[in-house]
Amino acid sequence: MNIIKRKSWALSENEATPEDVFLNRRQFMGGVAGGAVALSGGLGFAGHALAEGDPSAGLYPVERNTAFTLDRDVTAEKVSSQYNNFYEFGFHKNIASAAQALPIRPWSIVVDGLVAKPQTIDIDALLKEMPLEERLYRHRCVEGWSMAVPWSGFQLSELLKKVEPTADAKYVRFETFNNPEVAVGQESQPFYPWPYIEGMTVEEAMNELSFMVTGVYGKPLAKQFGAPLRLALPWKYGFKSIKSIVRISLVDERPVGLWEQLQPSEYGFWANVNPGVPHPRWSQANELLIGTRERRATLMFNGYGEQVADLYKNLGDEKLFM
Ligand SMILES: Nc1nc2c(c(=O)[nH]1)N[C@H]1C(S)=C(S)[C@@H](COP(=O)(O)O)O[C@H]1N2
Ligand SMILES: [Mo]
Repeated sequence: MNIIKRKSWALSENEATPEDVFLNRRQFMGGVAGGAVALSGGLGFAGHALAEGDPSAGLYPVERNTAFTLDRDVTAEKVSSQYNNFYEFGFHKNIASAAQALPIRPWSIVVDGLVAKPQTIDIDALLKEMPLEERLYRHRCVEGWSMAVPWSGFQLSELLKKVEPTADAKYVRFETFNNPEVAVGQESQPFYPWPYIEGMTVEEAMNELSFMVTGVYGKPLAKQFGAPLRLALPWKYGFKSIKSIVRISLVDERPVGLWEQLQPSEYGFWANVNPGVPHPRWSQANELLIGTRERRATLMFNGYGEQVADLYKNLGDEKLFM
C-alpha cells in the first residue's frame, strides 16, 4: 500500500544512507562556513531559541542522575534537534521548523481510566511537583539509527503513584494531541489513524527506566522532540517513545499503537530492541550513530537488559522483539 511505502522508516538501510551522508555534510559545511544556520534547512537554532521563552526555562538545568551512563558520546544537539521523527509534522526527518507551530501553553494532561484519583494536570503544576533529574539515555530507532541524549524529566512511576492505579489496571495507554490545524502531517494525511497512540504494561511503566521527558540538553524540551511532555523507553524501539502527550489512561485491554494499526506484521506491542531479530524488511544487527559515520553492533535491550530482562521471562511465544 502506498501509505506504508511513503513512510520514511520503511526505507532500507541503503536508501537511508544518503540522508545520513547529507547530515554529515551539512555539519561539515556548517563548521567550515562558521554559519550552520544558513545550511540547516532554514531553521538554524530556532527550536533552541524558542525554548528560552518557555515558562519552565528557569527549572533547568536539573541535576544529573549518575546511575545512567553511556558507552558513547552524547549526540550533538544540532544533530538530534534537526533529525526527528514526528509524523504529525511531516513524513520525513526535517520537521523541526514545522513543529514550531505547536502551541505548548496552556497544556494539560488528562490521567484517567482505572485509577482511584483521575485528574487533569496542568503541565507547569506537574513540573513543579515532580522530582526532575537528568538522565543520559541511548535511543534506538527501528529504522537502524541511534542517538544518545541527556533527557530531563521524572520517572513515570511517580506520576502513576499520584493517580493510584486500581488492581484491574493492566496497561497504560498514551495519546498525542490531534490538531490538523497546526500539524501539517495530520492535515495532509487525514487517512492515518490519528492521534498517535502507544502503550505498555503497568509493570513496564513502573520500571525505573520508564521516563517522562520534559527537557533536553539542560533546557525545556524543544517542540520537535515532543514538547512539553514525551516518553523515553530506552530499551524499546523509538516509536514507543510517544511525543506531546495529552492523555494517559490506565486500561485493562492492550492498547494498539498507531504503527501497529497500520502495519501489524512489522510493528508490535512490545518492540524491545533485539539485534538478533530482523525487521521483516531489514536487519537490526547494527545502527548508525547519527552525526557520525560510525556503525555499531546493536545491543540486546539496547544495553538495558539488566534493568528490564526480567519483565519478559514468562511471556511464552509473545512477539517481544518487533
Ligand atoms: N507523537 C509521535 N511520537 C513519536 C513519533 C511520532 O511520529 N509521533 N515518532 C517516534 C519515533 S519513530 C522515534 S524514533 C522517536 C524520535 O524522537 P526524536 O525525534 O526526539 O529523535 O519519536 C517517537 N515518538
Ligand atoms: Mo523511530
